[in-house]
Amino acid sequence: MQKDAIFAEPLAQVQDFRFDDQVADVFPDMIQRSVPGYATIIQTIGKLTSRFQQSDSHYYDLGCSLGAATLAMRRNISAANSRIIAVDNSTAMVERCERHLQAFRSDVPVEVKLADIRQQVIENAAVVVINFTLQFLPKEDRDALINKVYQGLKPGAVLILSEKLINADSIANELLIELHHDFKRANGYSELEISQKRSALENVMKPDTLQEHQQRLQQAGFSSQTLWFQCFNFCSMLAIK
Ligand code: GEK
Repeated sequence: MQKDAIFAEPLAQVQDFRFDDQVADVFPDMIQRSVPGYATIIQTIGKLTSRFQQSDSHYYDLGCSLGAATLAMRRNISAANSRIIAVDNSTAMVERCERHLQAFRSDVPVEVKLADIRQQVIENAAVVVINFTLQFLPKEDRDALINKVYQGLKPGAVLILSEKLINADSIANELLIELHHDFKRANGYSELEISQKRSALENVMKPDTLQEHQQRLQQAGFSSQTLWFQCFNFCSMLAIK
């Protein structure tokens, strides 16, 4: 696994964060050292897929990056006539995702698509995963995506939505950010790396509060939802149709 050192040297100007070749090359190391609970979330996506699978259904991984959630789903599907659709709008990610998936054998077909998740048709779905990707959409596009996912799910099917959160209580918010930065320091990131990455993400990733997510899921029509994981300002929710 290639080590993430993208922000290790001082940059004259920190550009907005992009999912380009440089990021895709170090992505497994980057996400593991930056997102508390990432491995647990991926593993649980597998477990939930096993539980919610239905025959003759689609499984979506929206914002798939290198396909970690797709692989977790694929390993856990035994239902007849299943198909996984993995979507990302980064060429660098999609190319590597295809290669990565080919390295493992499976009878479950996967279609990896270079596309914007806002344009992706969702239909006949048993499981939809949006693992740390909704936060990169413009705020005004988020309701429409969740509504579309709801419409495309079969009755009893599940959406797994993981996100970084912002807390409306500024004291709590600062504390969770500090705890997250401690987590990154413990994983070997320097102060410079932490602060340059923070600047790079400032314009491109705008987190919602937990309450905003819960309200959005409810308004879309989900009859049941829960926060099943939270560590600092990172969480994963599930919502059942
Ligand atoms: C994982 N889910 O390893 N359409 C399609 N893809 C998009 C869009 C969009 N509009 N916006 C961003 N992306 C993965 C991790 S990373 C999260 C997801 C992170 C893609 C973007 O190219 C990137 O690959 C992914 O969403 C977000 O479980 O890096 O914090």
